[in-house]
Amino acid sequence: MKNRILFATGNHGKMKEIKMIFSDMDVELLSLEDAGIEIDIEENGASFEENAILKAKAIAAIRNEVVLADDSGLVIDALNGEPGIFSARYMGENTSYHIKNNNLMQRLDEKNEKDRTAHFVCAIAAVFPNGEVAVTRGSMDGVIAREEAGENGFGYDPIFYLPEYNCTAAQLSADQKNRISHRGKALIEMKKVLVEKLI
Ligand code: ITT
Repeated sequence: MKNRILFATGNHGKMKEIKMIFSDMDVELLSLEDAGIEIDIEENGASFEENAILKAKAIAAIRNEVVLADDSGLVIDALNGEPGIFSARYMGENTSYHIKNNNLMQRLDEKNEKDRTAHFVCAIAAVFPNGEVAVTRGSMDGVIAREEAGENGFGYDPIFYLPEYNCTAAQLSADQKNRISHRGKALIEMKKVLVEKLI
């Protein structure tokens, strides 16, 4: 029987990427929605890692299965790391990303290119039914653009400019983004952990 893995996320953009990256694994991967779980988890950790573990543990406490969780965000150097672990909550959960993106660009208006550096960071946590915990991390470097560009991806992708690719993360195909992204890198490492633990 296929191993079942629950992914503790309610973010559809993330889940789409995660399912693509796991498509070559012989596991059944379910989002919270797929598993019929409705839960509001308070993310009060002080780091991406802490929050990822906290989310995975909250679901593992109610389901005796392998649970993964992603905590990720946009870290802007000139804003002392903001929005960071508050990326989803920045300006309020229900504020559109068009407004959030424009607000961040406005805050960097006076900054020249070398002071617009930013990083996407992702921590993936796994909690196993025996209580074991594993965490992996990935990051991707970029620069905050001066205008939004691109329709792919989600969240802050339209303002995350990648100089080597001469486009924003929202202008990459899903495949291209997964190959270089913070989430792609953290998940590749997590896949190695799972291959060891699940076989
Ligand atoms: P879950 O906790 O349910 O997984 P969430 O959206 O609340 O969903 P996080 O707390 O990890 O997740 O916040 C991540 C936020 O960081 C996300 O909502 C985006 O605003 C931003 N973000 C993370 N990865 C991103 C990416 O690949 N592209 C664009 N924005 C991203």
